[in-house]
Amino acid sequence: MFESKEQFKQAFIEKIQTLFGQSLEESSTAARYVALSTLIREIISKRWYQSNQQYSISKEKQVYYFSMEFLLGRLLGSNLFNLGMTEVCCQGLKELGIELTELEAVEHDAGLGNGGLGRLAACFLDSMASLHLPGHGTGIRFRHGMFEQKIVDGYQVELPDNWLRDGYVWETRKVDRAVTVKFGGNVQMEEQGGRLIAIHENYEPVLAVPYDVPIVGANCNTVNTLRLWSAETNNFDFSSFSKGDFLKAVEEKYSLEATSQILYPDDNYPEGKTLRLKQQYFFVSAGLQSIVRRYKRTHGGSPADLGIFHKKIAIHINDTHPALAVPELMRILMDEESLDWDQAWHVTRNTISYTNHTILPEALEKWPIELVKTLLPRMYMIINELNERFCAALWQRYPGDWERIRSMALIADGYVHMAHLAVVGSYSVNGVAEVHSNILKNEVMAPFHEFFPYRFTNKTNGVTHRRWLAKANPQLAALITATIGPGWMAHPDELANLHRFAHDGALQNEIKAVKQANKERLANYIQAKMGIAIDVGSIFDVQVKRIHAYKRQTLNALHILDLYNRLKADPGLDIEPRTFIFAGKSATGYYLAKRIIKFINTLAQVINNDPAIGGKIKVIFLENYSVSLAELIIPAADVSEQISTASKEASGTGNMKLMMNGAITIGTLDGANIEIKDEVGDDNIVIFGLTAEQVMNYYKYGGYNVLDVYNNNPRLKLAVDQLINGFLPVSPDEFDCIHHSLMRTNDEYFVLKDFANYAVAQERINNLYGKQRCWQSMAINNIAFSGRFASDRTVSEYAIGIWKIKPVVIREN
Ligand code: 26R
Repeated sequence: MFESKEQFKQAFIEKIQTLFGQSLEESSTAARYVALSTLIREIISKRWYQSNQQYSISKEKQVYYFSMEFLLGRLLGSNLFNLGMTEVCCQGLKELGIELTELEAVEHDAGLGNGGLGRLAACFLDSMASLHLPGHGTGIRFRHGMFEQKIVDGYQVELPDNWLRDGYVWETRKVDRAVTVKFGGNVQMEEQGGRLIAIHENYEPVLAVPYDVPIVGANCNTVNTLRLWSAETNNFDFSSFSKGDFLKAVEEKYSLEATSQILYPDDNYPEGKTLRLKQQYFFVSAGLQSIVRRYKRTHGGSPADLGIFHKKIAIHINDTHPALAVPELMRILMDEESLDWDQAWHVTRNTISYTNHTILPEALEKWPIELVKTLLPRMYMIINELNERFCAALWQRYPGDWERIRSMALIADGYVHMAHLAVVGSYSVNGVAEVHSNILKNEVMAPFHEFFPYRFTNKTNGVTHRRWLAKANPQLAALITATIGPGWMAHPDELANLHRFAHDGALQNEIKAVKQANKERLANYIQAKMGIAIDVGSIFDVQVKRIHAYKRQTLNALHILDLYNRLKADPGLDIEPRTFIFAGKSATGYYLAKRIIKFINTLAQVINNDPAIGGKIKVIFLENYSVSLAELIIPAADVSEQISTASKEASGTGNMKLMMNGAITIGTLDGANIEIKDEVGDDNIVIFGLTAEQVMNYYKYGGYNVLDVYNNNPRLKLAVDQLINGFLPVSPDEFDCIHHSLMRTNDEYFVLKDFANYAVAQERINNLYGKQRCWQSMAINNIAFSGRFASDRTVSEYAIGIWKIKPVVIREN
């Protein structure tokens, strides 16, 4: 740590010299970034070592959060923040003529995730470390993370993300901790000394090498570990090489290493690729092998020691992507540690807990039996045995109820059902918001809930207020601290003290000024990136999230089109000027979502260039939504669009980030929106649309009458017709698929059904914004009641309710 600015400056200058052989003056911004990060890393390393030591000595229970995705974003700023070093570095650098923010911008986002699920994992890591919890991450070191999105002629174009190009200062490669993961081959059961032993032969070995990233806790000495596994090969095929078949040798090497090359950019939109299953087993097997190895060093390696594994280790699986942890832990305990089936099952069932993050039927993972059998023969054997035992137990309880048993089986209809495997193989299953957990219990997983009533709970999501409020919006953070003191940083519930000031005129003005400054910062970015000038006095209405039919960007877009039509018809229409801001990526193979992007961009082109509407509304689609772009957009938002079809969005987390930054939600009663409403009260949120219950009822009775709605709402009818009647400057069939999804397939997501109510809700937003005093008080109340949505609250619920782990306070030695 640096005692003073002076000390920091000297260390920084020396670092540049020793790393690059350059003086400060000669150094580039990139070199300065590396020097600063390296300096910070060294400070972190000491605490990291202390944390590992003290975890081993204390022998306290550890939790490992297994996730296919960790959407970390940039780490320099958040590490500085958590170390409490932002001020000293920022001031020190300033005296050297350097802006800290410029150095931060050099860092490539670690985009190792798609969206909600991956970013949630990153928030949880931050909260675990900051709550002194011994909790670590296990995942994949994708060579290429989430693709970079360009918008070309209104269409999404994907470019590979090359985030490791300039090296990654935060990781440490640990070759000596590498393990082997076995694919394919065949498994024989042989009797040895009265026991059946599984012999796995002719497999393809892949070397898993861990890269560790330190996870720094805020204002404490805790540094936890995110262990990311990379597929490598040491058995370069020298036999082909010496025969001169260089290409074959290289090909083989690359096919093995392919396993960790790329993140599948499919969010709630399955591609079902073999390589994805390979990735899942790869990191689950590597992660479990390394955890068992460490466990044995700390707690002993006899079968009796392993028989109490679950008392010292909790494994959490983030959705079903790591569900192979169930059979893999069974395999390790039986095949490598000589436990018998019952012992291994007892340990496994008491080690693993599972969170479900989506109930879209198409996103529930299932893998063809044949694929599992050939790629993972030993896994298949174990799953098969689990299935037989589970079905036998079901038969005991429901004799003759074949239909029920089939619907709950781990293997059925030619597939292995990963959610069933996850529920059966774990001691805890949770949803991510009240309504979602209830739908799990009462609909999607009702038979499992009946069979395992105590297994199901709810843990409403949260986001780290350190990154999403303190760091992303430093001016707002300073204002909050000036108003209610600094306690909210450690105890976000204390934000509630702001409520008393909701009607304080002075605070309202200051809140407004901060928002204005953030809007200007975003407007400058938009001007520089897109060459479009936007009105910083207008309402910034923001919908940022993955593009998906159920999230209903189409509803937002149709309403914009309707507003435009009304402005054209009546240029005097008295509305608050508004800028509609969109950002988000589509899965690469998701045709409809890609056309929705084009639709929004087409609206932008028409509306932004029509002088007849006097600049009253504008539409912006910002390309390449990412964690760092979110940090720029969210603090500038006035309105938060959370308009998914009720029952479809498990929780949402962007809704929480936006609320925390004082945006007013316009939303449906879906996911965590319901709990946001409960916190802020009806006066501080604008709710519209069908409820989850109504939606599910319509589904049960075959939907609603689309034509009725369409024919009886002329404004809606016009906008829908404009999709295909040549009104928009695109080829006439460009938006057929959108039109079709609304009119021909019975409007699965109730866009038309909710349109009229949405338009009314938008008018309410307009009127509320017109009453600035009222609006600012709403903004203050949203910030005040966002404390419940801090991930510190969520993570402590997991720690107490599921993992049963205690804080371990790391001493500075
Ligand atoms: C199987 C594959 C196609 C796949 C399905 C679903 C890959 C990725 C996903 C992403 C899902 C699981 C996801 O991100 N869900 C989101 O989780 C957030 C965190 O809990 C929720 O806030 C959000 O509502 C939910 O959509």
